[in-house]
Amino acid sequence: MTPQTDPQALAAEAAASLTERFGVGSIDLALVLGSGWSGAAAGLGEPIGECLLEELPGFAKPVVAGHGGALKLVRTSAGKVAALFTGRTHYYEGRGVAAVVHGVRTAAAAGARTIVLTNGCGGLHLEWAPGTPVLIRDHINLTGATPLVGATFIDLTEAYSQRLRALAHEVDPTLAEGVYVQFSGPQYETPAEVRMAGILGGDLVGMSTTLETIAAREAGLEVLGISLVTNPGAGISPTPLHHAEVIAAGQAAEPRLRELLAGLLDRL
Ligand code: 8IG
Repeated sequence: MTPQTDPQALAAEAAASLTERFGVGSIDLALVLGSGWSGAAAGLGEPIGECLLEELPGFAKPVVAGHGGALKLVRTSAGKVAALFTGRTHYYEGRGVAAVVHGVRTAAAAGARTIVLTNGCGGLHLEWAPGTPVLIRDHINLTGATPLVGATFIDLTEAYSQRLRALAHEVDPTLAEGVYVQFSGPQYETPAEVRMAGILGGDLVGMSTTLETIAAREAGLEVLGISLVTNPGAGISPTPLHHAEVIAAGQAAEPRLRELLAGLLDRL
């Protein structure tokens, strides 16, 4: 297979381009910043360099100009090189599963051993008010898709590292944990689908992360998943949701998220 058709070769190419561009031998860890997380990550670490993701092999150009993802390399207080991905490719964009996990594979090919996957999602428990971060303990992948091809029997018993969740609890002992259920989207769930997610054992509903986690485990990365509950899932709240409230709650959560990410970077 050529790099154009072999996702692993394309990731290796992107990793080589990344390390050469920023003059680092390798990276140590990666963070994918989902909805509501980018502001919290601003100012983390000592900047090494920054580029648009589309400048690296295999990352798609944004559909809307100026709305693409960026890649920022920083040195953490612990002396590690961290790659911060702001923005991700979602499954519902229809670019294929390989495109969804290209950032994860690129991080692994560049030497990362750890990845922090964050997202914004709906919550199934009213006590998780908009703006509450929740550690992902496990997931249910309802997309029907997988980034794996062929007889690739990856063990997902501890897809979300117990060790990394313990580190997160050192930073914030009040963090709850939950099971993240990925729907394909892009439409939000019906109330019946949200009830179904709860019956299946889910606590959070979203449109990302599980496919990335599967690819990360295939690549041998240790995964920490953190969801930001930005809204109650459809049918969970007895009162209708106002978009402005959701936005305000997300902004109010920023200091807590920043402290959490900074504390994690000290420890990873
Ligand atoms: I932000 O309620 C955000 N993303 N599937 N459901 C799903 N994805 C989401 C939701 C939600 N909120």
